[in-house]
Amino acid sequence: MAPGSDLGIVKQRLADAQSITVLTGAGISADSGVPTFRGTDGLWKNFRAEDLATPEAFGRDPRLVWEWYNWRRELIATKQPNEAHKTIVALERRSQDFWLITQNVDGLHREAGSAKLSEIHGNIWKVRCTGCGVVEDNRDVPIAALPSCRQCGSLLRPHIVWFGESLFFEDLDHCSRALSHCDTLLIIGTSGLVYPAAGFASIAKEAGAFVAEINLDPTPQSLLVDISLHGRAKDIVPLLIEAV
Ligand code: BV8
Ligand code: ZN
Repeated sequence: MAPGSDLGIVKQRLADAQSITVLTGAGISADSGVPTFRGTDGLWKNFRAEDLATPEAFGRDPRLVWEWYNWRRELIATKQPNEAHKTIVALERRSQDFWLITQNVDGLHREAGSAKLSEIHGNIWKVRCTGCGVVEDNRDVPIAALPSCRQCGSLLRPHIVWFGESLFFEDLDHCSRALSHCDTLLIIGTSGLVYPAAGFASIAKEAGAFVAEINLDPTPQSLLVDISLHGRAKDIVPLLIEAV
């Protein structure tokens, strides 16, 4: 690739970086066959994520919300990390100061081998008790229609951050530290509509970082970032760390 091209500039920035933060959204998993939220495949039985991923929806009809999560768990269980997930693992292992922030709950970054990450919206393979609060891994496919806690018998919920719920403090703390001291932020496959993640690009920019985004389309952050690379994550991300 031509060194002066946008791709060449981002690649060189990553090679020279002292501290890298990566922010991913559903677009990075689209290349593994996981439906995105706001794309054409983003609906389930004509419900939008915003209709079901809320404490109110769960309070009103836990069976329906669990049916939706069970459908996603069954689907995600058949998917594997793609070249973009794997490249991020290589980048983590090559960098002395690296942090990954993902909005995705599909667990594919962990499965690819990412260790330095915050799953800021939770993880679809974890459940939390609505009674005693215990959080456990649960890989049952299918999961019971209304799963109950082994400790106290109360109803379990997905250990996921729903709309209107605050992110976990330790994640927010880690994100603000990573975003305010990194010199390079790479944003991959997010529509940049959901807060607080949608505000992360400006935090890094204000702290002086070089910010690049990879997306099929422009996003609300496109005017803010230094470079936008348009295309599929699985095609572009691996090109960014070819042996420099
Ligand atoms: C909070 C778990 C406060 C669910 C999710 C009005 C203004 C501003 C904010 C708000 C507002 N009204 C309400 C809010 C707050 C709300 C919010 O931001 N709403 C939005 C809709 C306006 N936010 C919240 O409620 C958050 N909490 O603010 O708390 C608070 C404080 C104290 C006390 C109480 C409360 C919590 C938000 C978390 C919600 N949970 N997920 C689940 O997954 O089951 S969000 C959900 O959307 C997913 O996590 C998903 O990751 C996330 C973001 O979506 P994207 O990842 O960007 O996916 P999307 O489909 O949108 O886009 C895909 C992109 O990829 C596209 O750009 C596409 O072009 C691109 N793409 C596709 N294919 C590819 C690709 N790119 C590259 N390659 C490809 N192959
Ligand atoms: Zn319990």
